[in-house]
Amino acid sequence: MIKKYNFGTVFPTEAVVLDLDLCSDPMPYFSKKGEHLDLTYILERETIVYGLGESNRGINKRGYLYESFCSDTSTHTPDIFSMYGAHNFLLIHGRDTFGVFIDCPEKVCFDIGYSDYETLRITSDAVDYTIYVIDGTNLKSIVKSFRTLIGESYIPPKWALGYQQSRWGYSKESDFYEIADQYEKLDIPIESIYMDIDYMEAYKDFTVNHTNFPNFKNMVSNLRSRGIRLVPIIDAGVKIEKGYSVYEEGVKKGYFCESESGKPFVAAVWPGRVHFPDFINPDARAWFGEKYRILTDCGIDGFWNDMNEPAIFYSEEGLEETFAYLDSIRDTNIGIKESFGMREAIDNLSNNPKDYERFYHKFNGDRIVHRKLHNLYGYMMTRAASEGLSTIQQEKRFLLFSRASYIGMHRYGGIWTGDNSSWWEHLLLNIKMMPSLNMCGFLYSGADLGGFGCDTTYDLMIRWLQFGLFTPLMRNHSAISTREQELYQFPSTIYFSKLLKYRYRLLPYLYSEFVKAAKRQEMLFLPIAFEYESDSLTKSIEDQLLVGECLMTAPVYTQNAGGRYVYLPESMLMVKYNSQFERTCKILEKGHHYIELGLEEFVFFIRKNKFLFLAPEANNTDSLDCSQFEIIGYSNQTDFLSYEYYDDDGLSTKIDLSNLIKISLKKQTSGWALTDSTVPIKITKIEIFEASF
Ligand code: MIG
Repeated sequence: MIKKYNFGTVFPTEAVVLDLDLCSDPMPYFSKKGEHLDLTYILERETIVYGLGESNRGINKRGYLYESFCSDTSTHTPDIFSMYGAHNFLLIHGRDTFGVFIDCPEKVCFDIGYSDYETLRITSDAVDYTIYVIDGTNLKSIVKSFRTLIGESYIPPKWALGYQQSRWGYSKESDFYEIADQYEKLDIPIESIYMDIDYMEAYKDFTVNHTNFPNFKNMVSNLRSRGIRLVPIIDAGVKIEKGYSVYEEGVKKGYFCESESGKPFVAAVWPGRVHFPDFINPDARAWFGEKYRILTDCGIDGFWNDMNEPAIFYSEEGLEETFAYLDSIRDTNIGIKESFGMREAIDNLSNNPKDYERFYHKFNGDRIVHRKLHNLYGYMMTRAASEGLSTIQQEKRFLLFSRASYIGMHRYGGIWTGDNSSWWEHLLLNIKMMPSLNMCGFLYSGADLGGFGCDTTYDLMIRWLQFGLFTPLMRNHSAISTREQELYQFPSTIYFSKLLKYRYRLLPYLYSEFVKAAKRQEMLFLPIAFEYESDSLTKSIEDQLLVGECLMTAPVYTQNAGGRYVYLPESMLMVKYNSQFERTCKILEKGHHYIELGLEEFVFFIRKNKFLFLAPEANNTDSLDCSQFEIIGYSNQTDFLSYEYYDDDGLSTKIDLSNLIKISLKKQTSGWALTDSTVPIKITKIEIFEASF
């Protein structure tokens, strides 16, 4: 049951796909005051508040302050309020259990028991917004209603679930061949290599530097024939440069955001001075989306959109103010005040909210100041790309994800979680963020494995990959000038080879669960409490997650830990791999357990009366056999187990759950076997562990 309330003159964000009637009853749960968004809900001691998608801190958001304001925040310390996405969905679980979605493209603040531990307060300067209040019988059903409201999640090609290598700084052909060679030489799987800003000509979108890539198309196809795809970055800002066609067309057609004076607004990002395409304008979107063809014509079928909050290094106005300030103190005795003032003035040059007041979008003949639509910018850029790519290659899926996002964008692409650091804390943040993202529709997502900023370490890389084994986007990415972290950079690589081959063993399960979750409006990563709501001990577990229908992961996320505690809400089959990738399975009872896990050891669990199917090892999806499995399972007082398996060619845009393959196993006197021999898969081995407690 969803109730919809409109306030002011609502901008069509297209976050939701259901056309609901407005509700005339008073809004339940919240007290509302004034014209500006200002909602209050009284929390009980024990009330849990889930949601907010890509944001800081825990799965339970209680006790802190969060802001939805797409921001280029490069250091994710615990005290930051906003990140790159604006995902205004909360799921409140206490004396009442309900969801609320604030569809408002302006900055929104969520004070979730920060100012007053007992009060949830949602505020904004906005007067134009829609509120949806969602009721349901339990946490999962409320999420499902919300997800139905906002529409089906983007589904990437199957290859997007392979292992991907990235780093800021790869700048010439030989860098890419070197990576491919090293991975091949060491027999470490690899699916794709990312092209960060350095591939472009002077950071100009849709250009390739011809000196460094004299034969780009050839390189793309050479690597492709080795099973590797290239995934270039596209930035939001378009360089101002005479003769550069994207710039010239954009100016001529009036497709850039305008300043007060009506001239294209000037900001600076990587290329120096740029204009921002007006992605709010559908014509500008169609125009920009079509530009991706320049790269798809070279054989590219995956992209990542960056800097689309939009990030701003400086604006002309900001620059002038800063220089004026510096001039004003030039001849003084620069004391403490000026000294700090200088630093602040320089700091305020970038990503200054004042700049978001300085440019305008055009929509249906109206001119709207950017601030009012700020959180839609990255969404609409990615929508432009997605719609462009769907026209360019109608039959084939593409890989696409973005840094900035808003709910609604999940239909067009995935997101990665931006510039984390090589900190153990960020591995834990990655774990906690996944279910929150899933609630908001972002299924294709993941963090920069190994950490983006700062220098990674061998043990962090290993532990992060052990968790990354389960995230749909499994990409190792790092910043220029940090310690190199391609897996061959470490003195010992055998373990990485085994670990990544295991990703491919899991891939058919992950892909099947991913597509089913997208089509059925469900989550792939679930907090334990969502499945075992009646077990109050599960409420505070934030470092174990259910992955699809059959698995539970319990990663190690602290340095020098020789293992970890795990809570099992019911008996499960522990599956543990040692450094040689030998497997031990053991049924553990409901309750608390300590599991010893040396650095190169990891564990996951198979739920009661479920099984996992593992494909043969592979080094990329081209060579992955998704029709031959080894089965490991856990039966508790049943002699029948069943799973609905989804598979397809991984590329075609027609995705239809009516062709699920039912894998059913029955216990016979000779042991467990497939019940139906016509099932189009081959089972090489079945190992079912049985217990009756
Ligand atoms: O200002 O393109 O989050 O992944 O490597 C930094 C360079 C711009 C930020 C992205 C990061 C990427 C980097 N970009």
